[in-house]
Amino acid sequence: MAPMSEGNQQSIEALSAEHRMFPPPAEFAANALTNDRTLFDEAAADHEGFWARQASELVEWSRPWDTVLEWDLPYSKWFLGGQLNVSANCLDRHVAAGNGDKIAIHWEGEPGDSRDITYAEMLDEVSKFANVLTGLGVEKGDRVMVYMPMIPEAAVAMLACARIGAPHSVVFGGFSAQSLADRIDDADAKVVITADGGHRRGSVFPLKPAADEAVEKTSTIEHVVVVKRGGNEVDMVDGRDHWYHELMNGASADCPPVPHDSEDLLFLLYTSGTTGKPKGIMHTMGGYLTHTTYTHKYVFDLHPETDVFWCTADVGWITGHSYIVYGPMSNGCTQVMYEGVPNYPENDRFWEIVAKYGVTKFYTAPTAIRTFMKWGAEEPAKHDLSSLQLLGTVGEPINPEAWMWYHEHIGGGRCPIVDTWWQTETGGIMISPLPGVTTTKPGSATHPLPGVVAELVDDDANHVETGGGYLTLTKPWPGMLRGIWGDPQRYIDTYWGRFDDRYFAGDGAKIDDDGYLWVLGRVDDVMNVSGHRISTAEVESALVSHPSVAEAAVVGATDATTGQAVMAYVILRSGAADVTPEELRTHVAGEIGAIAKPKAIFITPDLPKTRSGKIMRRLLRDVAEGRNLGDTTTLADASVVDELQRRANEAP
Ligand code: 6R9
Repeated sequence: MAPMSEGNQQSIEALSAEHRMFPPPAEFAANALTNDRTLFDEAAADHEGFWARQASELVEWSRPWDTVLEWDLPYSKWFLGGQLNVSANCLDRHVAAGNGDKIAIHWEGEPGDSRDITYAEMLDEVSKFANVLTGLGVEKGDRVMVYMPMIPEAAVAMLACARIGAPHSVVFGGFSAQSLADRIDDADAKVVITADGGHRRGSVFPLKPAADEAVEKTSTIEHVVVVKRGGNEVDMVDGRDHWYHELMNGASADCPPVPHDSEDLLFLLYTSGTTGKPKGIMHTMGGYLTHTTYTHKYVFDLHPETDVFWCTADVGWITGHSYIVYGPMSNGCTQVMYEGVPNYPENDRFWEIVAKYGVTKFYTAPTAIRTFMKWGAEEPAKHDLSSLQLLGTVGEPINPEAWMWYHEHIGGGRCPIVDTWWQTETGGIMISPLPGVTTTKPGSATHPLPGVVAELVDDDANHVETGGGYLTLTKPWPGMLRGIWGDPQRYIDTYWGRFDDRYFAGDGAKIDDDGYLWVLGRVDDVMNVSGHRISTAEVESALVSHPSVAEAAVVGATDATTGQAVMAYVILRSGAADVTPEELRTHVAGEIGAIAKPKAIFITPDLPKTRSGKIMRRLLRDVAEGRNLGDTTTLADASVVDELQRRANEAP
């Protein structure tokens, strides 16, 4: 990790100055669940007491806990002795409260088919599937892989696992057979739940063949359950493979929710670290459910009677776990789940869906927003988006231009925006505005939520009052990871090795004179040019502020003279005026300063992204430094890098 010097911190601070401020709209604040400092004050006065109150108010327990928190650094355990059933919190309690007929999921298939599923139907389906899993020999503690398209059965599978206490490990449907096999091996999983295929970009993508390949490469899988969705031909192995609908036909819907211990494992979710081997992040029941229910309620100012929530993530990522399955369903709200891509059949599909279901709260990623900008404001303008009340973003820093575009063209200038910083490891949102309380600044995630304590520190762990630093968390929170599956040492080294007694998961940030936090991204995305620390995000933001630029990715490439050199890849807006790399370099120099001026700018039709939409900077660095490309299997579209390499080779 590069050191962060005093001078570097000053340069980070000087780099950008965003002065626009957006207080909560008066009408929004008046109707908000919280519009004053009460939650902040309570949490500051009594951290454990605050979380205990959330746990008792928001979650239903079958046995109360004895101890709120056991903090044996670096391990935290929450609500010890308490027992609950997570799926009963997500389903049974809403049905018992008379909300069985309420829509849990408005599901929209990519080809245009749709299904509305009530809470009572969901409970029925989950109970049956829990019985199916038990019938296949799945016992409490057994790991179950879920490898599915975005169909309701993915949520059913997860909740059924939760019901019987069998930890699920969801693997994003875009991952390869090899990735699935690696995760099966690491988790020693017993069952795979998959589908024949799903719909994406107008055609069927097969999943079952990849599942077959993964199962053949590994030795622990006893059964494969297959949901029929794509309609594509699949091979079924006798005795091992079962059609979901056939098993469900004979299943009983009577499956009383057994209580589990608060600290029982709810799921593993694999995420990539700095080494090649993915880490199985462990989350447990009571703390995770408390954290996701609380954050979903307050960050999205949830009014479950009237809200229609839509999180556009895939359930294969933590955002889908926390803000499609667990948070929204624990809060008993109605939500939209969509199977496909935003540009099928046309570029306005998302806005058509918002209008169709009257979506009130919409949560997506900055990369999606920049794509929408590229497609043009006329796409959302084709639809009535007046139902929207609040917008959210997650996954990477949002540049102020994208924030403003989102605010104006999606939010109609009236919706607060919550820029939410968190990680697979944190389980739920950590830093975000509270929409009825916080005055926002475009591009800033603002402040830690009540109950979250963050601190910026320098290389020597000294407190940073203003300027750049490392983003650390100093107090345990209920949703924090409980470790890395099978590798306790890696947990300690990765998160607790850099600073004593602080959680550090790799992000740099700065704090401005008003105390606002600006997450700059992973510290390995922070460049060091001639001893000056420059965030890739800030150069990207400067590039995107040029009227002709739609999207930009910036990396630091090794340079003999300056240590690192700024290299930029730029996608131009369609229909925008032509612009030369030299003009863009001058523009960046004007926005930030000559020190941030890219050494080279490549104009490109596309950028290499993971299937979750994160730009793969590692590959861009490889291209910039003329190296052979390593593993490209997690790319959404591998042809993009070939084209980039071709252009780089042609460059003078
Ligand atoms: C939820 C999720 C975590 C990393 C994280 C950071 C980046 C997420 C962000 C953000 C700036 C935000 N990140 N939200 N950076 N502003 N609002 O994305 O989890 O896939 O584990 O990624 O994403 O770098 O460390 P995960």
